[in-house]
Amino acid sequence: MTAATTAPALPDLHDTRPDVRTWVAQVADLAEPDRVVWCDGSAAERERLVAEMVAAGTLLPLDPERRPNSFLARSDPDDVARVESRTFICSEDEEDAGPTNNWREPRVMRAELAGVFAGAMRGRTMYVVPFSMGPVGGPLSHQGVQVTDSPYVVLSMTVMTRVSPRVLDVIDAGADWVPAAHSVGAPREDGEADVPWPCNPRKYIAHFPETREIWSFGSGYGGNALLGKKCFALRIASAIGRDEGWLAEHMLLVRVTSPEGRRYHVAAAFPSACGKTNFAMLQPTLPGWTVETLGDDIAWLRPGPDGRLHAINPEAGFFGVAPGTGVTTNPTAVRMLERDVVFTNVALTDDGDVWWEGLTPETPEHLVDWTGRDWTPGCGRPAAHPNSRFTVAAAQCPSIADGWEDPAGVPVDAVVFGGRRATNVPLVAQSYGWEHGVFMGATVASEQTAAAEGTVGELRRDPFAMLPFCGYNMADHWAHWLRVGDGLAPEGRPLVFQVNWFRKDADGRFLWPGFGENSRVLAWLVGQVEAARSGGPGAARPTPVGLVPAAGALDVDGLDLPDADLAALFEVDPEAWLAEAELTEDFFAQFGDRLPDALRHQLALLRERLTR
Ligand code: OXD
Ligand code: MN
Repeated sequence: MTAATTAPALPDLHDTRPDVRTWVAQVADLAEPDRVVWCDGSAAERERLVAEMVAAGTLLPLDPERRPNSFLARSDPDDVARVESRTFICSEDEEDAGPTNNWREPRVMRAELAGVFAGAMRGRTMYVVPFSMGPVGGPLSHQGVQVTDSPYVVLSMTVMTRVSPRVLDVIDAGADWVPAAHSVGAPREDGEADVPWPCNPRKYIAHFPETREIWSFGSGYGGNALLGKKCFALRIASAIGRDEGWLAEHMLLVRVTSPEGRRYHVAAAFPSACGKTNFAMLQPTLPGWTVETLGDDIAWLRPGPDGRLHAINPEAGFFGVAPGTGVTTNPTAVRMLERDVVFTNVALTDDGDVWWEGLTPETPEHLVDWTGRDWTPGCGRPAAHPNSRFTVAAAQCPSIADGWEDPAGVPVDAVVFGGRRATNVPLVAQSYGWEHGVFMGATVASEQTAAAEGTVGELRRDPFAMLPFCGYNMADHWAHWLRVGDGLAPEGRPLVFQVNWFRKDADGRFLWPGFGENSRVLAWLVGQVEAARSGGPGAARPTPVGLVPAAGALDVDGLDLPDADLAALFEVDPEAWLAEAELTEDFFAQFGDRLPDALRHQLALLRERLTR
């Protein structure tokens, strides 16, 4: 081994399972870092990393009065979002990755990765980060070990996951673990000066679902690099869940409490940057209701012995999209971000604070934009990158739910599928049953946002909001949902809903105010849950696409919502839906015989209801 391994930070490292040590040594041999440091997630470690990154110019300290213990990072302008075109699922059989994933033969990908990782960490430190997704040692939790040459990634992983030597204890006791290798791909030869945000134009975000491994190269940003998040908690975990009978989903998780004090748990899937964090922290405008936050991005759902689905948020922090998070849209998040935050690619104010589009109604007169250039209103450029982010501990969230770290999770009463749709999809619709609910999830389409590379605004299919995150064939994912539903107690199955906060009128005006007013939709939804428990149909009327609130059942008291707008929010245009059914048929066709019959059947039923 050419790398000098420093004295391990962990006193009992020699007890660490040999397969962990061997893997770490193998990556070090290949990538040739100057040193290897084992991380423990402690406050002292954080301070050390921060001091190093401030000295290197990677982190800019913000004004300590205005934003205590908070920092701004500016990424390389070419490393600002997830790179789906370079995200690979390397299953042995191409069919197991399916038509919506980029497949590579594992052998070929391994050879390519060995090539790019060779010497990739020269001149850098390789950090070893043992992390747990879910509370350490919990029955629904899983362990990983990430090695990375990015201190920014270590700092972020420490916020977003549970980094602790106790994770190694769990592994030592025999638990499975996922190796996750990461390099920014920017070796420093012979003391060459560093840049604040090293990265490589050539990127790989590679997953091996059968051997449960992650290899990421070239990017230091978000889901490309914080491997516990999309790579592990969604792509690899979805494959583990398929094999073990549970679900890893791109869903926020909230607890809704009614004025009578009854608690309900709702898991909701939305495509990236569709306001999941705002929804997870919504402040109900309906008197007497509360919403508490359990998670804003990922939920793991597992059938329990009671025949219900139990969910945890496997993450420990929020990596939220900054633009659109503001004093009117999400006052809870604004309070959460008062201190101890790492911001990435937002704008800097003249008094050393941060700003982004939508934070405040007034725009500052002058800023330094996310690229470090002077910015004034009207200069034609956004001040913050549209995919700029905050990284903050979940514990800091004012609306975090009591017992949010309960390792056993919470029982799920309702599953919601959302998307950004200017037309067609009603404000809310309940499925006619589990199978129809799976069909709703499978047919989600949404206007593209800035969270990944691509054309913003273009309508794309995003089944279960999992298009870029399913670690196996999407049609098998639908079959898995059908199977999991079959295994639940009929009265224990969550009800399934579809929502759309983004419907517009012919002039392009949003019809629904959204944000805190979405509590009105939640109130109707939990009313439906209650009704189903007592065997009733609830306050709903049928439409071809699902059950929508009966006249007067959606509480719109005090809203400035003309009747015509309310009607438009629930309008189902058979012509437009029949055209959409055509597209669904085309979309389904690409899955060939992996498409579950139940979904083909649901499409036929939809067409029948539309033409009745
Ligand atoms: C995210 C995403 O960062 O979905 O959560 O892209
Ligand atoms: Mn997400």
